[in-house]
Amino acid sequence: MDLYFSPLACSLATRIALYEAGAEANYLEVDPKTKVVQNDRSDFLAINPLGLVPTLRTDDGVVLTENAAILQYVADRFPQAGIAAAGMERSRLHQWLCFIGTELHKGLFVPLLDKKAPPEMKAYVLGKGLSRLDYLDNYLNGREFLLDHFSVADAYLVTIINWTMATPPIELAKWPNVRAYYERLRARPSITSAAAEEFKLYQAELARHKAAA
Ligand SMILES: N[C@@H](CCC(=O)N[C@@H](CS)C(=O)NCC(=O)O)C(=O)O
Repeated sequence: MDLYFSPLACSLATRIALYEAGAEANYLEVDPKTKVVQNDRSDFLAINPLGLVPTLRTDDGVVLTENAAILQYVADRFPQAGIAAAGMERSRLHQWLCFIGTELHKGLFVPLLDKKAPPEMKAYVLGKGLSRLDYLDNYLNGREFLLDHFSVADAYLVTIINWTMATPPIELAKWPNVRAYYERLRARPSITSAAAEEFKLYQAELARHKAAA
């Protein structure tokens, strides 16, 4: 299995899921600016014309895109990891993957992280997005995970909350249940390892971009 990723991008969620499953995979690093695959200098756009990570190539050679689809694929492919869900819980898992992908990832964090987004746009998404964080904080009150066990939705959520390091208007202290959840999950071995490894790669990416500027 090949995972195309960029350091600390949303593809970190799939790395976490693979670590949870103890699965073997090739990690192919995509430079987000140039779209060059660092491992072999190939053109990532030839794999995914949108240039978006995560992109996964299965052992059968099928190319999958979109966090929600890839995370559910990994969860189903390694059932022994217990990071999927069945029956109604599967619908809940789907619900959370959609919520994280639309309301948080794309609806709130991507505009805030975008250096080219106008301030008015940032103010607008922040105004709407805070209610999503309030909702999440309320839901997480007294809960360890999004479902009744760790699932790929948690892998995705912790990846997105990790971006608050770079989005100062969002101070996690205002959402104590979200902050406690994040701190708890960051201590989980799969997440600690995945985040530490990608942090080093992220620093190398920044240095590479600085050198090229
Ligand atoms: N709808 C996609 C969005 C993925 C996405 O936004 N990936 C970002 C990294 S977090 C990316 O590759 N951005 C590069 C770009 O926009 O060129 C999904 O859910 O997988």
